[in-house]
Amino acid sequence: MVILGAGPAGLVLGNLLQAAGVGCVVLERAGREQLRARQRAGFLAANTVRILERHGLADGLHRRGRTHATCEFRTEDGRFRLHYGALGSGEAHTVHPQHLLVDDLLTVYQARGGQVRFGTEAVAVQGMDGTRPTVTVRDADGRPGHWRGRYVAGCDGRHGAARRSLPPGAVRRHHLDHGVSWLGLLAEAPPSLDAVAYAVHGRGFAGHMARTPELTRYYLQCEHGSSPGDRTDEQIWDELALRMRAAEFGPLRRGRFVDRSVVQLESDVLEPLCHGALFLAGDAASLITPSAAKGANLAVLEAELLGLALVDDLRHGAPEGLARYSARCLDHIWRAQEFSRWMVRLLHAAPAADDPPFQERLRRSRLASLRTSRSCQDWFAEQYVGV
Ligand code: RFL
Repeated sequence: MVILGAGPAGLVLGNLLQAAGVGCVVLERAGREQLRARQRAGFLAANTVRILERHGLADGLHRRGRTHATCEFRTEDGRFRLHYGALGSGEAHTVHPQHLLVDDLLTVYQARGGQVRFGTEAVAVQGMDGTRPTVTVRDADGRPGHWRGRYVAGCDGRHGAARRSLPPGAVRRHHLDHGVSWLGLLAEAPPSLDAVAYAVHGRGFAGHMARTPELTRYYLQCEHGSSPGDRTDEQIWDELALRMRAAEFGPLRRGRFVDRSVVQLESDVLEPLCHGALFLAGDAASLITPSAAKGANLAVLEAELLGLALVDDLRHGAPEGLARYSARCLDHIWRAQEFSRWMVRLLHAAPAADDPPFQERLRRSRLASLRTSRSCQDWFAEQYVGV
């Protein structure tokens, strides 16, 4: 079995296969140190924690992760908090930064005897219509090579080789540009409040999410086509403070920004998530906006479904799970996409073509329902932590 990519999807899958005695190799373009330094997601759903626990992969998050169950909305009408851990399904998030999760998963995978080839870029997947698909690779010095397996798992993200190698017309691609960009920031500063904060402001959205006692993620809606370096640290802090209404609700704890990236909010789903002997999982299968923190959670869920189905097929000669893999994942993916779209609409002004003043009234009403209606809060809480 050949797995492309050592992110959450590839490593959860590798761990499941390795534990079941299915030999596999993970091919990863980056080096181990690069993976350790790549800061991305942080909010893990209760279902993700259960999956990791089921497969002996949760020690690190139990040691270092922290439970998180409150979010706060700040708007022109004031602020309100939702203790979502006590609403809806009664579940909370565990905050465990993705680079630590990846490190945990790699450590266990290698302890189980799993092979990883760092600095190995998959260039193309060939022969996926047959029973011995081949992955062409190139190492860090540009030397070519090949890996073959019964199946190939494309867990190499949206721009990876797996997606690129699909024959034209093999799958349908659904794509939606939400028309919004965020400057994603990681500040070397403790969280400014004990809740996720979503600030809805006439100048654009701003968000605050705890990561560790020393690091906090912020988001600032920015112009389409902006570059991460367009503003100084001070300009960014001033803008965050303005949109988060720090003068009214308390100052932000400032620090150096150690990571900045511009994220264009897009949704992208392939259907089906497989072609012949190639199966896709994680961002390679579907991309979702970070507005509802679902990407890494979907990646882990899909990896579990794929891993169990592959073990059934390869160890027990039962291919039914593989046949159902795509449809089962797509149920979860579309529900997550629907909620992430709802969040995008809740947090941002409507595009000019959509009658902004009318949409603005709708948005304020939606926030008012969330502030005042218990059933709306229950629905929100269930969607927010669920995958
Ligand atoms: P990854 O993590 O991108 O891993 C793919 C791996 O494949 C490697 N690779 C290749 N290797 C070999 N050959 C090639 N040709 C290759 N091309 C790529 C890459 O080096 C990489 O190591 O994908 P995976 O496993 O599918 O996991 C998906 C998640 O990483 C992603 O959905 C989340 O980070 C999204 N996301 C969040 N998700 C959450 O569930 N909760 C959050 O709080 C959250 N916050 C976020 C996020 C994504 C963000 N960005 C980067 C847009 C915050 C941000 C800022």
